[in-house]
Amino acid sequence: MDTTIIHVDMDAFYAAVEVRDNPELFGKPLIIGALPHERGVVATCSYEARKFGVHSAMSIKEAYKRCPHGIYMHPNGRKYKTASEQVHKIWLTYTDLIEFISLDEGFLDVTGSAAHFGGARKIGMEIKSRTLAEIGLTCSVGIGYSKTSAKLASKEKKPDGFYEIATANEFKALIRDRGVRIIYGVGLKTAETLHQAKITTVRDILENRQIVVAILGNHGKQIIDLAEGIDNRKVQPYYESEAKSISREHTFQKDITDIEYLKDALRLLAKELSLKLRVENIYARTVTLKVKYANMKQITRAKSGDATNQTRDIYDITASLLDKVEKRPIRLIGIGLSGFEESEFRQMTLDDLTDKRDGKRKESLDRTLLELQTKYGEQIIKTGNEMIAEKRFNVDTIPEKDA
Ligand code: DCP
Ligand code: MG
Repeated sequence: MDTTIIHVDMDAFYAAVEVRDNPELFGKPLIIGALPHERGVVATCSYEARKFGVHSAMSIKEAYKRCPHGIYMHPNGRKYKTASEQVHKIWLTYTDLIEFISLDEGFLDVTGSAAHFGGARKIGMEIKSRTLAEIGLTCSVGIGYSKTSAKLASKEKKPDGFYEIATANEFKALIRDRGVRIIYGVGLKTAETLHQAKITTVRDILENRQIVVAILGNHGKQIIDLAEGIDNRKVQPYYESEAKSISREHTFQKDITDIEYLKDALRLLAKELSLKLRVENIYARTVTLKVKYANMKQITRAKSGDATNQTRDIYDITASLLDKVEKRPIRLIGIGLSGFEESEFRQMTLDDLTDKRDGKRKESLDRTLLELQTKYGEQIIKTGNEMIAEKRFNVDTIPEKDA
């Protein structure tokens, strides 16, 4: 059976959620991210702001130069998470073979289920109309015979788009005269290498295959396949508990040297990660501290031990790792967790053996806390230190992406 894949991508996602919740913003250039006087970047912006050349990941200073009359807002992460979960729920009514790429984007393999719903186009149209009616947001839908073609199709008529690329020939015809960057996997660097060899369009790639392979090796072969419309990559249903690692990080508005301040940030990150572990019912063996200095140099330090899901353990490990790193102004701090274990296979920890009563009490307290947090949101209960830490940080500040 021929594969049929749907790619869905929400339009101007964060900005669209804000416009939905405040209709006064409708039709205006809206920029979500840092505020003009802060250090940071644009997370996204409305299509009206894009007309001025503003885009995701642009420094907020540059955005302000291009669009001084825009409306600037901090992101409101919790709201986007909720909208994302609602969107995902709609998708899941059509197939459970879904690769969730980000909050607002996913691949749905509907090869097996399309007939049941009257065809892939019907599913695509229904996803669009239900997303608007039930959640109040628009999305772009692409239907393809592969992941690449589906993704290209969803982008083709953005925003509020709907497009299908049914065969490799259609795909090839569509991209032949476009720049090489249209091909998945051709980033800025690869494009520049190709440009130096006078290869600027997809047609150039197909007419100069030997050169492409000579300069890019195996990567060149993959690029040629993709230019030919060949892409057998499968949709990989993804669950965070199966991920190899999870992480959280925080970029500061100004570089930080105060160690206590840095530890407060670690406390918050540890708490977020602990909640994630408990929701997924997994335990991590390896805890990694990530530090980016003011000069952009980045280091990581890791420690492995008994598997844990506790805020306190994650915090203690990262705080002691932080004590040992070079002391220079720090711009970003983060925690990564890996080496996951399911609860049943967890080794007994010293705590379990020596202090059973206390351990039990801690666990039941944790469970109650978890229940309250999932019900009312993470903010419901905090320890004293966490409250102080939260006052100091804007929890929603977006981490700057690496260039
Ligand atoms: N995002 C971010 N930082 C980036 C890129 C994106 O924080 N560098 C966030 C904000 C976006 C969301 O992720 O709203 C989804 O990213 P998209 O690339 O899909 O961008 P949008 O949905 O905002 O716009 P588009 O209509 O182009 O899909
Ligand atoms: Mg999007």
